[in-house]
Amino acid sequence: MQEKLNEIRALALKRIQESDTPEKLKEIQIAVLGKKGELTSIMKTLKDVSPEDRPKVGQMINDARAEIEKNLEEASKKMQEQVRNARLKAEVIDVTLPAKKPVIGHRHPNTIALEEVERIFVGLGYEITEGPEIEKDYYNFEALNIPADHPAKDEQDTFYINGEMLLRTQTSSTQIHAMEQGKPPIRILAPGRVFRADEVDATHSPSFHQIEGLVVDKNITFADLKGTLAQFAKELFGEDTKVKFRPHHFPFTEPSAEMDVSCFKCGGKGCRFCKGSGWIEILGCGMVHPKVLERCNIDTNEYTGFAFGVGLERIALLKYEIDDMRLLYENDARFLDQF
Ligand code: 2NL
Repeated sequence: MQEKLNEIRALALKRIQESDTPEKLKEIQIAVLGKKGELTSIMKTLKDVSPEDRPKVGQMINDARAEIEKNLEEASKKMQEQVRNARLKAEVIDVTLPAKKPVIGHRHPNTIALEEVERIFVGLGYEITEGPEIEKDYYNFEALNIPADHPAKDEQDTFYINGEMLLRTQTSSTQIHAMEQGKPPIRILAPGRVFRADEVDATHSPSFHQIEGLVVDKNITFADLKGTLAQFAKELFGEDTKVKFRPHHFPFTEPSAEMDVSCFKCGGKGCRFCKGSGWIEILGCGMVHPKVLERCNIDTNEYTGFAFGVGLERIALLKYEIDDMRLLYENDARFLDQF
């Protein structure tokens, strides 16, 4: 019996020693200490031992059980510790690694260009005004001295909603409202979305943005227009930028002109950017036509004014050297992320 007990104990300890998973330990526990385990079976034969030996043998069985239990527990603890150490090693965090940069949005090139133009004119004392995109024919054409038979009024060029309402083709309408409602001196900048029935290509879109400016005060002359727009050009394209005015015609200004800026890429020598001419056309302008002032009840004996209009997309394309206007409307993140 003692021999048998030693054998069971030695074998159990050896198997515990060799175990490498918690499952194997559990198996040993059941096989040796379980209800039908080896040690439990031996315990049941204790009644066959002589009464004087029984306490001693009982004690031996209990000692063996205690020792096996202790070994099982230690082995299990060791295993848990190994598993924990392995996990901690795998989960180690290097707090010195640089953080991932959060993905943040970018301002649209139109927005950057608009804010730049607004900053320049606010610096010159202009107020920013906005108006409706849906306008009466009167505010878009008639008030601006554009006659009923003018080609711009053609349905092929203008989106009409009905006989009276249309999508504005320029932001001048906003400035007519300002002249009707306020009194000179007026110094306003009118940026906004405008609409024209154009086919989409690299330089056209049926919806684009315009920035118009208007000044009405006493003694406003063409020299004020030139000085203002020359200053604008310098701030937008650089201190060395020169400007040139070419005679033009608009129904709402007289005299009218288009303004070119010296090419900011080649400085005026002529390059691919300015198509060899050294100049880049940038805006239209002129002295407000007396008929336009009169329609707004502004006394033309007392007041004169100048106005100009510039395409926002044109500025953005030039300033950021983008060669296709469609890129400004597609909102492809790969494009926008560059600004
Ligand atoms: C262009 C350039 C221009 C104006 C817009 C204007 C506004 C009022 C009175 C007189 Cl309220 N003029 N705006 C003046 C000259 C040019 O835009 O290329 N337009 C088609």
